[in-house]
Amino acid sequence: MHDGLVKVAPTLQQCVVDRNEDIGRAGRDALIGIYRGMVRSRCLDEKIEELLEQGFSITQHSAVGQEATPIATCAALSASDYVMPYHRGWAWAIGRGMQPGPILAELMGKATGYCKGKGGPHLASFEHGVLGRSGIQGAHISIAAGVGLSAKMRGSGQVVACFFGNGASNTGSFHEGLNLAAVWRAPVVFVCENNLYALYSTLEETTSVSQIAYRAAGYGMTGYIVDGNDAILVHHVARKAIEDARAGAGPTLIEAMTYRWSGHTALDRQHYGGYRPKDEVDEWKRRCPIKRLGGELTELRLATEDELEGIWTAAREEMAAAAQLAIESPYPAPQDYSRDIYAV
Ligand SMILES: Cc1ncc(C[n+]2csc(CCOP(=O)(O)OP(=O)(O)O)c2C)c(N)n1
Repeated sequence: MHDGLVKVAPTLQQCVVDRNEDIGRAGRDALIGIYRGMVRSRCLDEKIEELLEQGFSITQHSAVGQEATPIATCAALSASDYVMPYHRGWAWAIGRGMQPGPILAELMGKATGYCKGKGGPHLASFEHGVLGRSGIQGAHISIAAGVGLSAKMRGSGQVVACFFGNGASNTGSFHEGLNLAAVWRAPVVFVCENNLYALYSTLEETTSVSQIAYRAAGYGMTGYIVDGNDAILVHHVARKAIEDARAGAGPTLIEAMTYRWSGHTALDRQHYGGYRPKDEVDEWKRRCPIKRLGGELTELRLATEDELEGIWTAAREEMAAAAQLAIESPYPAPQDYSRDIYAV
């Protein structure tokens, strides 16, 4: 784990971040917003876990433990930017301003969901710049290059943030996507959330390099390795990469080191043991990104314990109301089954 950022291309170097300056630049409101976003994402994942225990059928890959990277990255984007998300959790959706009620409704296949119940976990929301979550690992990475090219050709000034896991960096689409984005100098920020596993396989078993960001060098773009549980640091590097992309400097690959606290999906109950040593899981739980930012906010007197507790209470109430809405919502009407469905 690194204290600062490691820049891996064009040259390998440790970048030291002035934390105080960075906190000042981000500002109190932005940091509280990031804290709130992480708490809401955590509470949404926990509510889904509760609903699964009650017997509701939801496809879920929990992001508990990984909230800092998607939330702090989205906080650095503009409203008109694009997000190409992946399957792990809903922090990117919360980060884009999507609401838990319609997210949960969509996951339950209800008509009040973002895709009227027909997208399920593969949801999209164009109004939030979310272009759809693919079930094919890595497939969206090369699409992100195309979205970036489109923004560049239109001169719209938009940037694309593309999230994926370390496993997805072994797909052909990753390599094609990074190459093309670099050739086109497309405004894309590739964000790899490296949680050390792909399903039940370790990084070492499946990946030719010890750090995914090393691959940036092969495509002539800047790469960063960052502690993905440090929201302030992620926000710093995301802001830099987004500013560079918007200014025409082309794409960046950010590798955020993080960890999922639970199994791969809700079906994988191996929260401990099995393919993951208990000590390792416990160690990463100690590095909770929410506790970490909360600690800094109170230490710097940017927030009180009571204020932070209030954020948790409000988030739990919000998720309870969201679940209620989703449960009580109707399924799509039978006569609408083919509406909004496109075949090419
Ligand atoms: C092309 C493809 N291969 C395999 C799968 C099955 N699969 C779903 S998630 C997953 C693991 C992905 O790991 P990673 O990219 O590291 O993300 P993480 O789940 O760790 O967040 C796999 C192999 C798939 N959906 N698509």
